[in-house]
Order: sequence, then C-alpha cells, then structure tokens
Amino acid sequence: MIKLYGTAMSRSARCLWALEELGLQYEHVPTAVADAKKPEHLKINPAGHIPALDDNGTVLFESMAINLYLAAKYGKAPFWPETHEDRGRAAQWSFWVMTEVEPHLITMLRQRLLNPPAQRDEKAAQQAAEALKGPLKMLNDHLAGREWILGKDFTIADLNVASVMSFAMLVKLDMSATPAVQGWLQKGLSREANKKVRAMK
Ligand SMILES: N[C@@H](CCC(=O)N[C@@H](CS)C(=O)NCC(=O)O)C(=O)O
Repeated sequence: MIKLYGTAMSRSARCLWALEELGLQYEHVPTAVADAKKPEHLKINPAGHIPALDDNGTVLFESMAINLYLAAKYGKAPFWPETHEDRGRAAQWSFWVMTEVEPHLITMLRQRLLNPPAQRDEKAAQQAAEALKGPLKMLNDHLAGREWILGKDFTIADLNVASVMSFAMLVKLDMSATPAVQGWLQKGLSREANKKVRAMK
C-alpha cells in the first residue's frame, strides 16, 4: 500500500495531486505541520517535514522527488514524458520552481498570512513580489505559443510548477503582467484531481 503523510493544507497537496492524477490507490495520513518534528514522524522523515511517502517500504521525502518518482514509476506518457529530453525538462522545471520561485512565495505567505498579524512585514512581502517578476516573466515567455510547459500535454512538469505557483493565489500576487502564466495556472489548478485534493484535510 502507498501511504502519503502530510495534511493537504501544506506542500503535501502537490503529492496528493500527483497520486490523484495517476489514479493510484493510497492511504492519506494527514500529519499536521505542527507534528512534523514528533518522534513518530521523524522515524518516517528524519528531516522533520511533510510530505513523506511510503511506497510499500520505499520511503521518500522532498515533495518534488516524491512526485518525479511517482510519475516515473506509475505514470504513462504524456504525463510522464516518453523521452529522456522531456524528462530532463520536467526535472529542470521542478527544480527551478523549488529554488527560484518557492522561497519568495513562502516569504509572502509568512508575511501576509502565516505570521501573527503583529509580526507581519509587508515590506518583505513586497520585496519578494519584486523578486518574482523575473522568474514569472521567464515562465510567461516560455508559455507563449505553448498550451503546457512541455508543449501540448499536461505533464508532471505542469503539476510541480503549478502546485508551487498556487501559493501565488493565496498571497494575492499580482500576475496581470504575465497573462500566459495566469491562464496556464487557472487551467492547471482547475483539473479534477487538484480540486479533489483541495477538499481534503
Ligand atoms: N523542501 C521540502 C519542504 C517541506 C516542508 O518544509 N514542509 C513543511 C510544511 S509545508 C513542514 O513540514 N513544516 C514543519 C516543520 O518544518 O517543522 C519539500 O518540498 O518537501
């Protein structure tokens, strides 16, 4: 049995989305963010974070690694691309969004939503929004003339990038200067598999 640890109100949502897109049977253990450092969870993920995956004894952490693993093991083309070149591109976009986009969106989340109101710093949120302009423009240029990141089909690259970019909706990031990103994100997040995850605990 596949087990996915982590509440859907966290980065675990992206792995739940991948499991749903792949149509896999799995058990969802909605470990809370606050429980990620508890001894029982540290046995599963010594890094003390959610999500974590247990695929019949193969235990993995890091959301993007989990998703690339699931897609490679259980996915078919086009979701898991057929060629090594497109698989490389899927990894590229996944690492890009994790390293160049997610840290700024997390800053915005903290400063606009997660921190107690008295500890929020709107200036830091605005600096993060400013830092996102370059990456967003780059993605916008890439999407021009393409339906999805790798071309005409929705793939694991779209899922991984859109799952991070979904934080932009929560923090009300102004994306009006990047309409291709806006349209692509709406389309990706409207998929049934993602809507199902959004209704989970
Ligand atoms: N890079 C990791 C980050 C995981 C992460 O920081 N998860 C947060 C929840 S979204 C967490 O576990 N926080 C609890 C803690 O750090 O104690 C991934 O993508 O899986």
